Amino acid sequence: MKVRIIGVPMDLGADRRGVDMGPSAIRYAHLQQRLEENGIIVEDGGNIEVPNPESRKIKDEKLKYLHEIVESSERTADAVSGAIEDGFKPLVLGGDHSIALGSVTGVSRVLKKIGLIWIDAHGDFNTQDTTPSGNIHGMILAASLGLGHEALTNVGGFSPKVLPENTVLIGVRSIDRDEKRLIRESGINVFTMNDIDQCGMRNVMKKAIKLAGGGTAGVHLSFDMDVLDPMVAPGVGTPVRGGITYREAALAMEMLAESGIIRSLEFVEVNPILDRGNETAKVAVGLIASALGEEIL
Ligand code: 6HN
Ligand code: MN
Ligand code: MN
Ligand code: MN
Repeated sequence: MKVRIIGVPMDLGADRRGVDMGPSAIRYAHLQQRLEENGIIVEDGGNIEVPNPESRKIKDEKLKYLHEIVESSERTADAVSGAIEDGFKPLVLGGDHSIALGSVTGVSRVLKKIGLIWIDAHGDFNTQDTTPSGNIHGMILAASLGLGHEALTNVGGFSPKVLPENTVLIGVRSIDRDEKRLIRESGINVFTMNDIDQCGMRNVMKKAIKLAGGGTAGVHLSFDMDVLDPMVAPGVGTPVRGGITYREAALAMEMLAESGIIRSLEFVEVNPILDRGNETAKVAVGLIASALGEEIL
């Protein structure tokens, strides 16, 4: 297997500094070495260019940094498409979750019909009409399905990037009031924390793999580190109590690796400023290794 690392030091979608250092923190936690030990050929493609919020004056818009995020997304999409065309599996490191717009666009453009597995404490299903914060990282799953601001949905020049029946949202426990209605109406597949508690991660993932992988050319995994319990992953910008354990996350990754459906993946929302001893980045590296086929024995 050949993997190309693509860093996206983006914090504009969360309007919070620190998460832009996520790619460095994950690299510093020996990502490349760990993957190479597993026999993977790793190429580090460097970082996508992202503007700093300090270099920017107007800040009164409803969707914060819309223009900058759209432009960075196009660059990320090109890098992700390019990696797949060059025979690599793109591994995108965030950065806040707004970077998923670029990755999803990049995979979808090449594979045409994709599945999407979105693992997150949040729904990321707001639009300009429902957002309580104006932060674009809370809107990207909706945008991938063609819902929300046209500047977001039109990234890459096509929409939607994925169909609701091939979209699976897993681990949610914090959804805004109007966002809830949008999710229900959308027709996407959702497994909440309650579903994980009731049925177990194994059963949830079995269903998720069928839904996202069935009849698609491949699946993009978008993993928001805040799905983990804050005790496991303290270095995230929007922590929510009651998250999944390390083993639940690792099992999900191991099952995805075994299924063979993953064509591209990303890990987002690592914020080293809020972290303890780079622990969250180390957790991310362990999960990435599992998702890319590392076996316990
Ligand atoms: N994330 N629902 C909240 C909002 O501002 O829209 C939080 C979003 C968090 C997004 O963690 O990727
Ligand atoms: Mn920055
Ligand atoms: Mn998210
Ligand atoms: Mn989240």
